[in-house]
Amino acid sequence: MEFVDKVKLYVKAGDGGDGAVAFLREKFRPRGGPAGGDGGKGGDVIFVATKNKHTLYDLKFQKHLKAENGKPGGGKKKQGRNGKDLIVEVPVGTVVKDAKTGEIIADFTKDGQKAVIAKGGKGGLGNAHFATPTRRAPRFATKGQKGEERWVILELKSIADIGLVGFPNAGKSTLINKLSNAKAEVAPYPFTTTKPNLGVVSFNDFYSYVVADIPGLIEGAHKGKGLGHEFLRHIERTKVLAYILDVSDFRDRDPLEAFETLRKELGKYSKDLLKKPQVVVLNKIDAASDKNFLENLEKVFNEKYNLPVFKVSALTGEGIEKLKYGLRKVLESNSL
Ligand SMILES: Nc1nc2c(ncn2[C@@H]2O[C@H](COP(=O)(O)OP(=O)(O)OP(=O)(O)O)[C@@H](O)[C@H]2O)c(=O)[nH]1
Ligand SMILES: [Mg+2]
Repeated sequence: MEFVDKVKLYVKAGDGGDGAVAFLREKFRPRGGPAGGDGGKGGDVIFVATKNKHTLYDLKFQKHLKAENGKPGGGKKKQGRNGKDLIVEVPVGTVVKDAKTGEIIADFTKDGQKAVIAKGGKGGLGNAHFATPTRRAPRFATKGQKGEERWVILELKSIADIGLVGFPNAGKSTLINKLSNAKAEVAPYPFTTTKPNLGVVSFNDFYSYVVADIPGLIEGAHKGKGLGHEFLRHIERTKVLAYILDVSDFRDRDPLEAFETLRKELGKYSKDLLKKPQVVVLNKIDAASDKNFLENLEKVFNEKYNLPVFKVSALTGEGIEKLKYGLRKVLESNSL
């Protein structure tokens, strides 16, 4: 499942500093030679790919990225300081295009990969460079070059980290809406979701992961029943599967049975799906009056299946924070 995120940014490299016009004025050399130093180079705008970032979200808030200008040259052949490069982190999977021409400037496929997106201007030359035997006191220097500037488009094609699987009506869409920035349609009948929804779950420290809500699965899905198995293709590349099970008093089926059926359907589609790290989410606890039943269920999942269990209400928000951090922990402990 691909989640395309897009931002348009203006990048401007630093201008080169101007070269200086200056002459040596020393006590015993009243007519010293030309001594204007060169200007410093403008800073580059450099993008670096990182695997610790999963969205372009934070770049949406800083549309103008500028590197520092170089400083002008000084007297006594003093070279101006170079402008600092501006380093911008982007997630692995980001493609950078020139906004005007559509030309691909960089395609970040590896962690740590770097590319100069706008090159800093060269510094101008001070007049010390222009002295010749016949022109001993040149009164000119050159200006620094302008830094490159352009509008670029960043596109990120990322894959969902967590796939939500469950029977229709289990509350998957309600859950993704509570957990992330998604706005999935919710309704009190099965097969509401017909296309996958994606949502980004973000944290204060800029860590984030992507969750996918796929259409509900039913028995026989692997043979095309219900909305079929086409959507399972989308969760093949997710890292973790979360089984969403309805535990309310008005549930359609026993949660353990639901879990077994879902696993069977996934397994018939691809054995690899069953090898992914998994968690169980017992949903609709706000409408579950039998606490013993819930406790037992949790115990079975913990002990028989050795799976972490989260008890939540996607409707009221109960347990959602715990789930949010719990999924992060699972992802972090399974990250390669
Ligand atoms: N009481 C209660 N109802 C919930 C909870 N979560 C979801 N629901 C309700 O369950 C119904 C189905 O919710 P959806 O989020 O559409 O379920 P879904 O799993 O996405 O369903 P499909 O898209 O059809 O597969 C809606 O009426 C929701 O309001 C919950 O935690 N508590
Ligand atoms: Mg849905």
